[in-house]
Amino acid sequence: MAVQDFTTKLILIGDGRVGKTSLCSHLCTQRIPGKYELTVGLNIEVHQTYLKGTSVKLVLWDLAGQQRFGCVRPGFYYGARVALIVFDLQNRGSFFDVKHWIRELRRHSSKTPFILVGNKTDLHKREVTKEEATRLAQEFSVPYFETSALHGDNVEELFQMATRMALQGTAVAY
Ligand SMILES: Nc1nc2c(ncn2[C@@H]2O[C@H](COP(=O)(O)OP(=O)(O)O)[C@@H](O)[C@H]2O)c(=O)[nH]1
Ligand SMILES: [Mg+2]
Repeated sequence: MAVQDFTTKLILIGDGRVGKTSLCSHLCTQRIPGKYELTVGLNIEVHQTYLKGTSVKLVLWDLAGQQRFGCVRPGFYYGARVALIVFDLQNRGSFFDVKHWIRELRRHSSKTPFILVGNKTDLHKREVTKEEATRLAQEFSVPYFETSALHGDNVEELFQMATRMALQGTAVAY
């Protein structure tokens, strides 16, 4: 029996310096050919993973720096099967901006499910509590993960959940 190989698109959004690129880098430590950078500052990385024995290529789209760069946005959002909305646990402003990113996601890709991610758990000067972030996630009925891209805490688990959400509705058993 032929083994099916799924390819699925994941996007990372959120304010600058919250750790989007670091989360990708942590996951894709074994870099494979196919990673490239466009001059507009778009990083695309491919992570090979498995879900229930099925091989899945997770294509990670990470807008570097130009989050508000209008002309690249429609292409960036197009076809995304899941989004990570990332904020920095020690930067309250980045948590306030999460609602902006949800609106932006809904405007360009109304059906794309997302995960809320509070990054930098290794730093102890928190400006956002777990309770309020969980409340925000509940408001939108989405999962909430806390990660450290620096130490790798919860990163694998986060992308496993993202893969499951991206493949919901496909032939891969959920
Ligand atoms: N302590 C700590 N620093 C982090 C973590 N993730 C990212 N950083 C740092 O935060 C800064 C911005 O990270 P980057 O991944 O470039 O953020 P991006 O702009 O959202 O892509 C860099 O100096 C990273 O080293 C983390 O989990 N813990
Ligand atoms: Mg970046």
